[in-house]
Amino acid sequence: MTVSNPQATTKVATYCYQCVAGPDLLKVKVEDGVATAVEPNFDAEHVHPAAGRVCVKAFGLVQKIYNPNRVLQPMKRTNPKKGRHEDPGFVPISWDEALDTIAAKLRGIRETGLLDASGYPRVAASFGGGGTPTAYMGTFPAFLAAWGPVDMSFGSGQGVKCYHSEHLYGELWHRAFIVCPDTPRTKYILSFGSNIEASGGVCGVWRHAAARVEQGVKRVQFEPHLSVTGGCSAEWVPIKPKTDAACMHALIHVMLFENARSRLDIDFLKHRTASPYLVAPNGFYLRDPDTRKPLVWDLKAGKAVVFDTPGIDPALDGDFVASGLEVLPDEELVTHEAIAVRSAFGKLLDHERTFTPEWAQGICDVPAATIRRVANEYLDHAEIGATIEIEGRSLPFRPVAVTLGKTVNNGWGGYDCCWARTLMACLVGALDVPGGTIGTAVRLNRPANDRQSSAKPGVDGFMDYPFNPTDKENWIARPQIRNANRTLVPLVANSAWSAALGPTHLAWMQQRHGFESFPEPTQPDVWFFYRTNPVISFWDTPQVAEAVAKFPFVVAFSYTHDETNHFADILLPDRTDLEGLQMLRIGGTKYVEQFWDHQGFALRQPVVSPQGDTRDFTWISTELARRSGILETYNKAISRGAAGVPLKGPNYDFSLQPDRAYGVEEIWDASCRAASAELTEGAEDHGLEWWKEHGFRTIEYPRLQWYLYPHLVDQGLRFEMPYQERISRIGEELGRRLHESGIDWWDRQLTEYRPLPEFHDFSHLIKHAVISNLGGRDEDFPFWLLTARSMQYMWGGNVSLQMVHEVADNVKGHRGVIMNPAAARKLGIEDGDLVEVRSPLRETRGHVVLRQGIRPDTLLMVGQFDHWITPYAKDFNVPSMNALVPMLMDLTDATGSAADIVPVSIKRIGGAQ
Ligand SMILES: Nc1nc2c(c(=O)[nH]1)N[C@H]1C(S)=C(S)[C@@H](COP(=O)(O)OP(=O)(O)OC[C@H]3O[C@@H](n4cnc5c(=O)[nH]c(N)nc54)[C@H](O)[C@@H]3O)O[C@H]1N2
Ligand SMILES: Nc1nc2c(c(=O)[nH]1)N[C@H]1C(S)=C(S)[C@@H](COP(=O)(O)OP(=O)(O)OC[C@H]3O[C@@H](n4cnc5c(=O)[nH]c(N)nc54)[C@H](O)[C@@H]3O)O[C@H]1N2
Ligand code: SF4
Ligand SMILES: [Mo]
Repeated sequence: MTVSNPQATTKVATYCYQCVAGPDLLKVKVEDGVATAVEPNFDAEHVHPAAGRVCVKAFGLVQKIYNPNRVLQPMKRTNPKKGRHEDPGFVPISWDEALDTIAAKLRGIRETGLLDASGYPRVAASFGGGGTPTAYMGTFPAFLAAWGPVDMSFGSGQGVKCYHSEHLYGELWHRAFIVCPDTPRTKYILSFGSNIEASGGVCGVWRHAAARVEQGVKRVQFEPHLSVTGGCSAEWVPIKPKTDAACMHALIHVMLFENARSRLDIDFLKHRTASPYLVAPNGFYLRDPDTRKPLVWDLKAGKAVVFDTPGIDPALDGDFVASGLEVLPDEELVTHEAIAVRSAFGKLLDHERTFTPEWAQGICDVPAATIRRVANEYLDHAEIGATIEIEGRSLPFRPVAVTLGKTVNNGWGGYDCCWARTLMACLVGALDVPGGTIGTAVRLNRPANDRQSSAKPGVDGFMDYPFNPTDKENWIARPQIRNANRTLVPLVANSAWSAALGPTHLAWMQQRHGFESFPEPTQPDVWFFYRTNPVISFWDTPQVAEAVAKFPFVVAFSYTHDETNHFADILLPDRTDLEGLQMLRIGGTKYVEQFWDHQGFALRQPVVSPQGDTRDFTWISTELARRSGILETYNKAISRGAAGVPLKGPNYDFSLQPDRAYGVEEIWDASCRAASAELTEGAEDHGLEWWKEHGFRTIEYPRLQWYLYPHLVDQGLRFEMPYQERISRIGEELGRRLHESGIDWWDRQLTEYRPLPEFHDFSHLIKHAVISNLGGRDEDFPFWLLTARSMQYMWGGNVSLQMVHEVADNVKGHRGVIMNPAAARKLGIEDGDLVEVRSPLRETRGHVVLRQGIRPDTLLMVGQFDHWITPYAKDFNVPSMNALVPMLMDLTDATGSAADIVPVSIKRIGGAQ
């Protein structure tokens, strides 16, 4: 693939999706066939949420092409021994040799069977960075779809360490894989560790800056260290790590008990949530015996009626006497005659009564007065009763929002915080309405492209949710993949994303020892990975390395040598961001501040001739399909849309013939035509040449689609808040199934299935879990070690670029361990000193960066470094927390995740560099 006119200066339009905050559109200046600069794409000024701009990371893409340390031809390992200190002895081979070697393995697997003796897929694959690799891997998803069962179990850093509880509970409660403020309208944001000014990409920075200028938004940032987000917030509240749940309970307490009820959105609570549903003595809803619909107390008639009876005035709280049916776990039925019942809202009041600001202050170290003031400010800004017209429809306007960062919403406490956040929105009617806390996209529910239509009516007036079964007949007792996602986590559903959102550390842990009553742990016969570096990005990274070293056959799509492909058998060099060809859906609403008034497609195209003997990912995928004998199913998968664009629609058909191996340009030309036809309802069929010239094309995306609320109203549905009747029933059933199978090692996780989250001091719980498993005394590990994003880096994915490093180093904190000066003084540590940071698992070393903007009991290591192979980065000498954090069952929450936090000690071992 060469560029048509290498002599002239041109600007080539393409996209960047290096981090999850994209995709964003840009142009690359090309002079005499050489890429020289990245520029915004101002053609998109009027459609893109950041007016066609890109963030700092995109400017590294030119260096990415010309990185002298790239792997530029296929390679094979010659040293059969794998280990950190073994030289792999990689030698160049031809593409034919590389692909034939892989295809021979794959054909062998097809002959012996796709599953092994334990029932696990023989082929495994891991992709990194929150799903962004698909924006670069061309038709490889079609190859995987054509293959059949592939184990995506092995954690790649994303998933269990990432935003997690929010994905599962967010989709359950409001189809929100990710949650965002309605930034262009909101006036007050409570952010618990959401580092939006670093993690929100160009759209996040742009929209929040506009919100400060245009509506004077006030953001209060709760976090143990002063991030760049705290730095540009109205207020920074240095909360103790992992105690956010206590603070949020107290905020709720103030709203419920220290304010007039009229300060809440009573109408919303009564009619758009399950607050009035009556709860029977065993903790499940009281139901009408015939229809099994939950009952509410109608104040007009003075009796219990089914919740959807027209014209009623349901009581929010109070004690009543009623009769009905209670459905216990496993369909056990109890009939009640004239029993005392309380509404779900009444149960909520009982539950929150003791969570006073004074109580919380002792746990989370936020002054009671601050909690009170913030809760009242939230209510003051909520504008209960206000409405706004969106595209001709009148909707509630509630300009207050609550967001959570990744360490708050994964691991223990994640359930509590996601619940509290969603409840705080419900109390003032601000859930998924203009100005409020809104969802962005769906990944677990279907259809994946349309959040609104994924919200279908289910039981009890709520949306349907694709829980994995927990009943006796259908529970998936034998795990289908090595992280056992569908067996252990009912909420993780069964979509293309569900494997990567399972408890992915269990797959790594099983490589050391199996789990009781589970199938024998096995290794995948073939493991593919792309754009992930788990030997750096996961927890207990030496344990990950040990497991990878034992995998029999590892195929690494490789940009440079890195710590994970150090253990590979074959390296396949793909064409990078500005060298490959691909079509991507853009617009609509997605992570995290990508809220568009448009939707459509963008083309990624080679801006210059590719370097070395690298190949386009689509070419590699087609060759693998052809050589392993699955070309027909592969072509059919592409036609179905597995590579991003369905080639057939109601009035067009650009499907591939199943039996032909197509060229890269032919495949994307068909995709371009299908995309053009999709956007014009079949009227136009512009092909690749048109898209190369224009780069993107969009149509309007209705603003009403940003909000789920009107869609629920139209269907007569409610948000499943505050009382988690379904969750607790499912948890009880899951526990029974596990115990019937002799599994008691998931018992701690089962304790999380409660109708209202049971409070624990999670900070204490996490410390105790680490120390009781690994030994040591509490007082030996007096600090919390945390991590945070950097706008300049996308995880560890661009650490090998000199320019990115240079820019990042201008932002304080990138060069070492961030520590509070007062805490340092007590230990005789000075700025720049070499220190050893030790957890009960292991130790690392680095130089201290003193900063006032961190709690005295907290240390922080930005990003994920600690590289020992990745060229250039291996000379940074900057530590990472990852080797210090254990993978432990006791740290795993019910959704299967844990948090990037570990108790540590710190001591000086040398002077400044
Ligand atoms: N300490 C610490 N650890 C963390 C986090 C943290 O905040 N701190 N965050 C966690 C989270 S939330 C996530 S999502 C994960 C992400 O972690 P991962 O998903 O593992 O992603 P990266 O570490 O960015 O790994 C990207 C790899 O892809 C390679 N690469 C980059 N570009 C290309 C390309 O064009 N072609 C090919 N073939 N390879 C390429 C890079 O060289 C690098 O080896 O990290 C987790 N780990
Ligand atoms: N530039 C850039 N953007 C990215 C990424 C990237 O690598 N680079 N990665 C993307 C991905 S995959 C993810 S998951 C997101 C993550 O996005 P965020 O969660 O917004 O970002 P982080 O900086 O990882 O969050 C860490 C912040 O949480 C705070 N924190 C840690 N523990 C606690 C706690 O117990 N309580 C409170 N209140 N705060 C705490 C830390 O002080 C830190 O400021 O970013 C996405 N965006
Ligand atoms: S935020 Fe930056 S790195 Fe992320 S997709 Fe957009 S331009 Fe690329
Ligand atoms: Mo992530």
